[in-house]
Amino acid sequence: MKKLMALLIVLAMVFSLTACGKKDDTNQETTAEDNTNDNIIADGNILPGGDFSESNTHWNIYKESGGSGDFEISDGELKVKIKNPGKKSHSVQIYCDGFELLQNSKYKLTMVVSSDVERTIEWRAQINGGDYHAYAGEQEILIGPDKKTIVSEFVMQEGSDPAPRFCLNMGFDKLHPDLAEHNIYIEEAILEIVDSSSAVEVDTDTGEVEINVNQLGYKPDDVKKASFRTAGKDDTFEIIDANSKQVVYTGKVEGERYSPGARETLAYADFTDFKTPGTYRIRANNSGESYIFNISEDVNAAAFKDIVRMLYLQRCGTELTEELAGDFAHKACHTQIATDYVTGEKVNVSGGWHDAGDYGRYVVSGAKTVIDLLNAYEMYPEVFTDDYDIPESGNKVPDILDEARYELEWMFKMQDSKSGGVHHKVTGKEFEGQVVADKDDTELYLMELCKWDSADFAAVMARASVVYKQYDKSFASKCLSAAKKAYKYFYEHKNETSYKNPEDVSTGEYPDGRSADEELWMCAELYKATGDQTYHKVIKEYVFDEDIDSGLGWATMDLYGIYTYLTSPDTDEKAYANMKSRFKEVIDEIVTNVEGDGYNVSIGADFCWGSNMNVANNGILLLWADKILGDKDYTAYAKQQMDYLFGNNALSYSFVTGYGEHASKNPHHRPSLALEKTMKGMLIGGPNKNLEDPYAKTVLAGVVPAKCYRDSSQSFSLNEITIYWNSPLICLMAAFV
Ligand code: 9MR
Ligand code: ZN
Repeated sequence: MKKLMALLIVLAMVFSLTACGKKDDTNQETTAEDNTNDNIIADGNILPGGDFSESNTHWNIYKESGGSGDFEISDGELKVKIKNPGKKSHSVQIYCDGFELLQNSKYKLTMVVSSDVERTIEWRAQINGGDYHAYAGEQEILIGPDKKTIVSEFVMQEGSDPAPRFCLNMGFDKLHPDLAEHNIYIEEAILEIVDSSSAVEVDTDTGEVEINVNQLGYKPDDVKKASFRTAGKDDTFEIIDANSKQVVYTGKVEGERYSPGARETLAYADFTDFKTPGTYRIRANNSGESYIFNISEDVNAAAFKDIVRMLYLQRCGTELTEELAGDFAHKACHTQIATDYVTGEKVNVSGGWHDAGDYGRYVVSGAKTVIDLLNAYEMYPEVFTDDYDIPESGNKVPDILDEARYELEWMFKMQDSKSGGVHHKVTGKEFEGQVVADKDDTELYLMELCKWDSADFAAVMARASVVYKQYDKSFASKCLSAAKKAYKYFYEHKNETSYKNPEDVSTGEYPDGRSADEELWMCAELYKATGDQTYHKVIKEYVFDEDIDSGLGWATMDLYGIYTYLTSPDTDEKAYANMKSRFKEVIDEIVTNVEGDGYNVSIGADFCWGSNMNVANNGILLLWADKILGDKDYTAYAKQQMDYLFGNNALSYSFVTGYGEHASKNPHHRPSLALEKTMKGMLIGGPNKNLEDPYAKTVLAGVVPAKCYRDSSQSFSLNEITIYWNSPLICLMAAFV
């Protein structure tokens, strides 16, 4: 990947100039007619804080591959102390985000730089994501104790980028390979627009429409409601046949309901009694047209199959054949022997699913995924047939169980045979490049044992011992004894603190401060599997404390435990009542949210990283509520969560790749990026009001919570995919296929 970057730097239009006071003639062609670009001709420096006149948070340091050091902004300069230049040119990197580069615009960079020692550095203006290729840049700029003014002009040749990164690589210098500790000083870094007369503005059309539907569509007997973004705008609506454009139904737009996340007041078109199979749009005079949707009995089937098969396509350590995986076929990946980070031992931990858009494999998130599959199977066994086109199809075991077992077999390898403890993850020290899985030769590390992972492991293994009994007795008993060993580890290590990456590891982590919920879940599963009162005691004594944050994983697992206990054959009356009342509280809150939101979404205005998981999780909880509480049609509320995910939302997006006329197309997902093809059937993370990556920060400042989303692969906090976002959707959707 880095070679590609270097190549692109050479290709990028770069002129190193010493003098460029010729602003005058370059703008001559700007006349009154083409003043559309006036608003984007900015004066002065577009790199925020780049005059370093005062300390600011726009400039930061990135370190990897052995690079170490730190920086400060003071006395009008940015000073970088490089302790170890590391192994790569970007092992120590100073960077700045928060500006845009517009296609065809001409820019001029001016920097004043010096260094304690003679060395070279490089600057780059690059895409901040994907292959991180440079739009412009310059390598091997020699600097030393004398101040050097670097002046460069370039034209942005590629599509306008609303959130690029400017950076200075100060790591390994191949011309001065023996650098000792030293400082680099930047007096100013100024990027100015020289000529924006033919600049192409950033495309801000996100495809939002006024009338929103589930873009997958509806079964003939489903409740069918379209959301009108603006109440009062239309009184009547039509359904038109998408092909013939004929009006096939007319009705009244009704109601009025606020959406706290979207800050809109909506109205509805109810067309439940229109049942004729076909392909349609909703239309109204002032609100325009909705995206296309279908009405048919098997409207969910194809999407559901791909959503399940996504897990097969995320399999690691095995060959994916072209016959079953199509474009996403690859040879066995990540089979390299891992190093135990703590003991230095070499271990084979191949297998399992790639967690997400990255190739890491984590136990906490794997356990959540597996339990969703096992629950889905137990709730809707008839849905999970043996023909999902995976390698085990036709083996007389439901494919969903074959798929879950693929992860369970890997989880065994993640358990330490001596202590019973379970490792948190196996990943590289840094995130791998944007390559296909079998081309990733990153050195793998097995990270420390962890009580949270051990408890989740115990829980899911205990459940597996029940579910797989009828198919494979010896596998089932292997699961149970592994569960018991992990359980023991948990109690022997109660004082452990949350998993945290060591300094030199920057791949993902699933931190968790509280383990009472994992403990409850583990004991509930072990009790249901064995009937042993030792486990029951924990449930009987369980007190729901104030800081409990209920949910369905990966961090909060208590509701998995509660559900398991509430569906156990032998329960204690008081404990049952305690669990049920807690469950009811959670459900009441969800229902309040659903009924209080114009899009019927269950999370209020609380759109955080992976908000779509929370929506799908709440869908599962509502399905459970139907079974356990049964006092309302909770399943109808659950279906509304599914409708939201497939397009009935403030953004008009179907958040499942490949399904819906306006679906997310650019997921942060290495195989899709490397092959330039979007894998189908992946639920992306969705709106996140906390703006947790540079793209989101630059592009979404001030946007309402429910709309903090862009379909850009650069934004990992909005548009990544994970196995444990697909898994609750599998469980939720199973109710409706
Ligand atoms: O899904 C996780 C989200 O809830 C957290 O806020 C976020 C930051 O800690 O991490 C997410 O998990 C990522 C994991 O660390 C590594 N693989 C990709 C996951 C999805 O972005
Ligand atoms: Zn792999």
